[in-house]
Amino acid sequence: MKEYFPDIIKIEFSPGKTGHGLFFRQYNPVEITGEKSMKEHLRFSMAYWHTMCCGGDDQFGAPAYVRPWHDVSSPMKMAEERVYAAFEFMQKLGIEYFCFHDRDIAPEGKTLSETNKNLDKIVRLIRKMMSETGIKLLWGTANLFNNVRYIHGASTSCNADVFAYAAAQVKKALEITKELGGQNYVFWGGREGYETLLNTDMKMELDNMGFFMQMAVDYAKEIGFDGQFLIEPKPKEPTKHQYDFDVSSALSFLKTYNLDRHFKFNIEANHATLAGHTLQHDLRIARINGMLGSVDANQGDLLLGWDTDQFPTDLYSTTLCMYEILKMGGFEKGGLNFDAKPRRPSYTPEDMFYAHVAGMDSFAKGLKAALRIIKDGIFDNFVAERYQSYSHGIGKKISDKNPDFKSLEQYALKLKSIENPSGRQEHLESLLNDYILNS
Ligand code: XUL
Ligand code: CO
Repeated sequence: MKEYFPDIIKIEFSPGKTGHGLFFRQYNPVEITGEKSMKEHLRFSMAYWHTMCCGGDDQFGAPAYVRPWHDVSSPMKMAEERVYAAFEFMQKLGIEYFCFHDRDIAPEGKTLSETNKNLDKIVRLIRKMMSETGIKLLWGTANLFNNVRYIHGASTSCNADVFAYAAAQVKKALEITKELGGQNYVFWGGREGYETLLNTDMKMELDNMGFFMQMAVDYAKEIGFDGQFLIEPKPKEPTKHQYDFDVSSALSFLKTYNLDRHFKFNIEANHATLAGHTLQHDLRIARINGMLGSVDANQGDLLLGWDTDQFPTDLYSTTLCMYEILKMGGFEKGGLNFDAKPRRPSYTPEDMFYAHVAGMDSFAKGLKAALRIIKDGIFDNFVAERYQSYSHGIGKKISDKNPDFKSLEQYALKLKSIENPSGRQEHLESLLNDYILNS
C-alpha cells in the first residue's frame, strides 16, 4: 500500500509550542472538558468530496491541487487509491469520522448495474479499512446533482424517468450507508429548486419531493437502517431558489408532508449565511424544535455572494456554534463535518493538513469558551433576568395563557408608566470576547 503523505507524522497536541509547523495548539483529543473528552464533544469528520476528490478548479481555472492519488490509470484504480489516501490522512490527523456521496467513492459505470458493482467493490475496501482503523461513517448521501441527467433536479425533475433513477440511486446509497454503519443519512437539495417559475409546477415538485423522502424513510425501516435522516438546507446555488432554503422553510416543508418526526437538520455555516442568517440563528431554530442533528463545519466570505466552503477559523462562529450544541446536550449521532476546501492557491497536500488543523483548533477553542460561558451562566442569567416580568403578576398569567384581550386591556388602561430594561448588547459582546480570549 502506497504511503501518500510520507513527510507527515501523526499530528499531536503541543501546548505552549508556537510558530509554524503541523501541531494542534488547542485541540487535545483526550482532554476531558465538561463530562466528555474533546474528541467526543466535537466528533470531527472529513468530507470525502472536498478532501479526496476536489481538484481545485474554479469557473476561471483548471484543477490546481496536487493530489498524487488522482494520477492513476483508471477511475476504479483511482477510487481504490483514494481510499488508502483518505484513511492515511484521517489517521494522521486523528479524525474519527468521514462522510461521502456515493459518487465520491466510486465512479459511474456505463449502466446503473455497473455503477452499483463499482460501489460494492469500493465499499468492501472501505469496510476493511474501517475495521482496521476504527474510523466510522458519520453519514452517507447520494449525489443527485452532478450528472447531466439531473439538469432539472432529481425528485423535483419534470421527467418521471429521472425521479425513478434518483429513487434507485438513493435506495442503493441507503443500503451502503447501512452496510458501513453510517450514523446518519443526509438529503441536501442538490438541484431541487427552480430557475424560473415560468416553467415550474411548484406544487407538483414539492409533492414529489415529499413522497420521495417518505419512500426513503419507509425503505430505511424495511432494511433496518436506524441512522438519523438529516436535511441540509441551502437557499441558492446551484439553482436560483433551492426549496430547502433555510431551517425554517425546510421545517415547514417537513411538517406539511408529515416527515418532521423522521428528520433532523444538518446545518452548514456557509449555507446559513447565504440565506442571510448567522450560523447560530439556524442552529437555534433547529435546537428549539428539537431537530439539531449535525453540522457542516465551514465558513463563507461575506464579501462574496457564493458558497466558498472555507475552513472555519472565525472564533465567534465556532464558539456560538458549540454553545448551541452544548445547550442541546451535545451531539448524539451528529458531528462536525468539515465540508470545506483549502483556497485554490493553497494547493499542496500539506495544505489539506494545515486547513484541517486550523478548523479543529478553532472548534476546540470554541468548545472551551462555550463550556465556560455555560458553566458561569453569564448569558443564561442575563436572559432569565431580561424576561423576569413573565415570572410574576400579569406576566405569569400570560405565561399560563390565562388572560384574553379584554382583561389585558383592563390591565393596560391602569398602567401609569412603562419601564424597559436595557438590552446591554455591547456589554454582552465584550464578555463574549473575554471568554474567547481567556478560555
Ligand atoms: C453543497 C453541500 C453538499 C452537502 C452534501 O453545498 O454542502 O456537499 O453537504 O450533499
Ligand atoms: Co454541506
